[in-house]
Amino acid sequence: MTMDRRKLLAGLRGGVVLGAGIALGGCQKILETGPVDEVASSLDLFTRDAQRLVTRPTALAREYAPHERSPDFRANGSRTVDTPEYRQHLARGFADWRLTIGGLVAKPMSLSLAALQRLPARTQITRHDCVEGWSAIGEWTGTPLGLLLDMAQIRGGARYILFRCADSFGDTPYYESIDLIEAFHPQTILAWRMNGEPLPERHGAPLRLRVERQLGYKHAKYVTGIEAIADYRQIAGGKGGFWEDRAGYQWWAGI
Ligand SMILES: Nc1nc2c(c(=O)[nH]1)N[C@H]1C(S)=C(S)[C@@H](COP(=O)(O)O)O[C@H]1N2
Ligand SMILES: [Mo]
Repeated sequence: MTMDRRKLLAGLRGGVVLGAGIALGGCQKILETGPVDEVASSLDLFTRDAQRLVTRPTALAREYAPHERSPDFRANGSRTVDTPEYRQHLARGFADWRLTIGGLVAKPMSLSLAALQRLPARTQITRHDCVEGWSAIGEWTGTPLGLLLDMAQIRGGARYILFRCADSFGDTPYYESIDLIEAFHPQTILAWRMNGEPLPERHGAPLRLRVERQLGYKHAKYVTGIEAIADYRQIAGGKGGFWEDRAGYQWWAGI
């Protein structure tokens, strides 16, 4: 267990993480004067810390009963992945597919879908809210992200978890990032089942993120790699996610 993880856990247990988050937000605002595009990310962190003042970092998103599941769960954004690699993996039932875990971790690893499915899993029925104005309730089963991060042992200095995806819009791959509090939240899972069936292609097969206290665009589909990172400003467009880069969506998408 790394120092940061220990501190995070101690903070969650003692309830002092709120104070730590606000102190952090304050520091960032002082440090991030200057370039105008950095004001937006410090505003994001301010919003995150303000929301955490009124919502405990461990608070659970509402869960629903099986009969409340939406009969039609809309698929949005990419519904298919048009690369030869992906078509081949899909055709073979993802038998040779691997999830890589790297970046600031002591034990980089690559896991098959079968290996992921042998780990303890969690099932939850939650509501997905897309900024485009629709919601749907679905049942998700998958591997808790925190469990994988504990296996890989994230190192001190890691502050975000980055998700790389198999699909692209033109030449731009989809990606997303979340902070460590969302990453270790008990309802944050890498789902490989939906409504009791293997995750369908249009919903992100073979593996997609469920980060239940955040808006739809944070829920990366077709995840192929996870990295622990110190900062997302050096990655792609620098805003921490595909839609953040492209359309100015907020990095902090807390519901
Ligand atoms: N890789 C990838 N992940 C993605 C997207 C995408 O286009 N590609 N769209 C996002 C958006 S905006 C939403 S609302 C949800 C939609 O998930 P669904 O297709 O399972 O409804 O996926 C999110 N994750
Ligand atoms: Mo969305």
